[in-house]
Amino acid sequence: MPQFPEGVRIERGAGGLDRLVLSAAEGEAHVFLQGGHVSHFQPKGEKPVLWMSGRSRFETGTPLRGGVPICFPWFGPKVGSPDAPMHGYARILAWAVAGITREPDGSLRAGLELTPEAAARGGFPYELALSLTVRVGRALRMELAARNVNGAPVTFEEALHPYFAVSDVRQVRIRGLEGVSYLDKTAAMARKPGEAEPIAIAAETDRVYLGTSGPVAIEDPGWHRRIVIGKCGSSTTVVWNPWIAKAKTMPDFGEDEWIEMVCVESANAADDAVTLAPGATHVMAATIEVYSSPA
Ligand code: TA6
Repeated sequence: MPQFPEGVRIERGAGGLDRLVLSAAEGEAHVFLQGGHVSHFQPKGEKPVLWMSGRSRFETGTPLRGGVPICFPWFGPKVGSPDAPMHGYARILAWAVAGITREPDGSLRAGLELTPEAAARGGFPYELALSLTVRVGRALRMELAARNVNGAPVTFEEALHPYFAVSDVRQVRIRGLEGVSYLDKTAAMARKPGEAEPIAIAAETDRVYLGTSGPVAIEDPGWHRRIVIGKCGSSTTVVWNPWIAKAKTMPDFGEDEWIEMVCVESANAADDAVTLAPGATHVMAATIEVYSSPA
């Protein structure tokens, strides 16, 4: 068993899946080795920031429902391969722990990797080596680095796809995308003009905002808090809530759970897909912070 810093342990989580428990001074996080999947983040004194479905499956090779799935190297269905897993292979394969350190500020930094060999063993393309760095303290920072180990350029899509826990999705407002046009996945990817006001969720919402690199805030009046998602190396922002009917179609999604969550995803998808030269590396990072707002 590798030697981990104080506050770090590896344990059998739900379904017998191994997960890292990172307990730093100012916050804690859990990361399942399957998928490099952050399933929990909670700053000290705050409610959990990430949502997990009570119906999530915890089975080898099956995506967890909630937390921060890693979508890679395609987003959504794989074009031309109807049998390929939705959102790529990274979230359904076993990652390895590369190293864990305690930082001077008391935060914990865990490195995980998904090697091309692991992708090949899963029967997937193996031109890209993937690593994830998770740093937890008062904030949660995730860095996804993709390196092209192939002799030719490789194009891929990616997303850090967090499910945020909210008091009532019908009450939240999402700021930072005002006035920006988007592709509406509920309307066959029709391009829609941006709205002047912060986003309110009042129906199934599945929007792909291309060319967006700025921070987004989820304002939650019910829990008197604001969740701020900052990012770098990402040009796409996706906002998703399944609402009533879509939630009912997902067996790993409880009937009324749509009220408790909203996804604001940092991605590079569609026109924003990344093309990497041989030997090159691309890093996409997202930082999640929580601020209390006046009652
Ligand atoms: O990011 C939004 C989305 O692409 C939705 O269209 C919905 O499919 C969601 O991801 C969840 O996908 P999953 O494969 O995890 O059920």
